[in-house]
Amino acid sequence: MKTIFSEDHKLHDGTVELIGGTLVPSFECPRRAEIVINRVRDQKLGPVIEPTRFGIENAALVHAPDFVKFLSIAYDDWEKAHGDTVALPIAWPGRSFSQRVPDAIDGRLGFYSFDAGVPLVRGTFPAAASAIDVALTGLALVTGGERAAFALCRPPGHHATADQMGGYCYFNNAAIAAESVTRQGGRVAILDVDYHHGNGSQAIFYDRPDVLFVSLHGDPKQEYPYFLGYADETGVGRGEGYNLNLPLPWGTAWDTYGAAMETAVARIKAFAPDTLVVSLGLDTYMEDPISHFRLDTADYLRMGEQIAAIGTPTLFVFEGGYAVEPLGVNTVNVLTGFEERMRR
Ligand code: Q9C
Ligand code: ZN
Repeated sequence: MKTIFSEDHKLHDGTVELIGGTLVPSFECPRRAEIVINRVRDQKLGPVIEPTRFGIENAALVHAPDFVKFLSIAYDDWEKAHGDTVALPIAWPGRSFSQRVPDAIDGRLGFYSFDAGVPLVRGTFPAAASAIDVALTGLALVTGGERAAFALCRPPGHHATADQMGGYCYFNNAAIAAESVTRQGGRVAILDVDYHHGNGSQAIFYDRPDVLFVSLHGDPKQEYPYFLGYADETGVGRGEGYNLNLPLPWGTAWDTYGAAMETAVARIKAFAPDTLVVSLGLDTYMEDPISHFRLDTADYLRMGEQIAAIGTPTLFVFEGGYAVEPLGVNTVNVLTGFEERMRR
């Protein structure tokens, strides 16, 4: 399959994150994408192509115009207020607060985010914009008749909601691709296998019967993002029945994970989508530094085979995964497992 990749991802380097009471180097770093693209090339997975310029106006497929505008100017405003340092949100409108948008950049940073895991540097906006192009270029291949494509997006996207960034995510690349399918009259399913629940994708499509969202993830009662991803969240209104959360406990290994994947696959097959978008996070890996599942490298081949068995044209959209050295092998194993099953 083809991989879509832009060097512009490097423009975003968050530098630091606050975790467990200390400021540490960002787990979500440019090296992640380099490791993956190197493995794609070494394994000769297929051609690596640059994205077509679809343009930032496509962010509006799922994002609020004021949020997109905010992200486009936030770093300049931050620099005017504080100089050329990393912009980090630190104050949010809690339950007793108004939902006014303040003037101060520090206040707007909090209004348009839900956690501190979204450092803004000068290159964050252009990098996030290029990730949208990467996703839409991959989607065009898949809707144009290819069996699958790999959009090597960075920064990731599945935590970003219509109007809030969070969890290393700015624009929701997978949701933008999925919404683009529906605008072309198609039915689409999102299968989110990142270790963390895709709260942004769920929220964006929660009332929609034309977009099925299925997610396997660390149980939010013990794992980030804590406030969404529970099994009883099944959709609302016309979207009732089109959201399936499969939360799993810390320590989950392939025996349990593979069985949950079978449940996910069966639900997606029953929905019979025209296109499948996979939010492909590799932070389920046993050595991931911020996660607590126990998948091993060979398990990712099985995962790819299960996804291929759905039998739907598939866009893989890169999300998380922070055990950097094994990240290339694990990612390409999913794609290789998919292709090997397809050929049978
Ligand atoms: N104790 C993605 O994988 N912090 N985002 C977790 C763990 C946020 C992950 C803290 C993790 C965000 C795309
Ligand atoms: Zn994740």
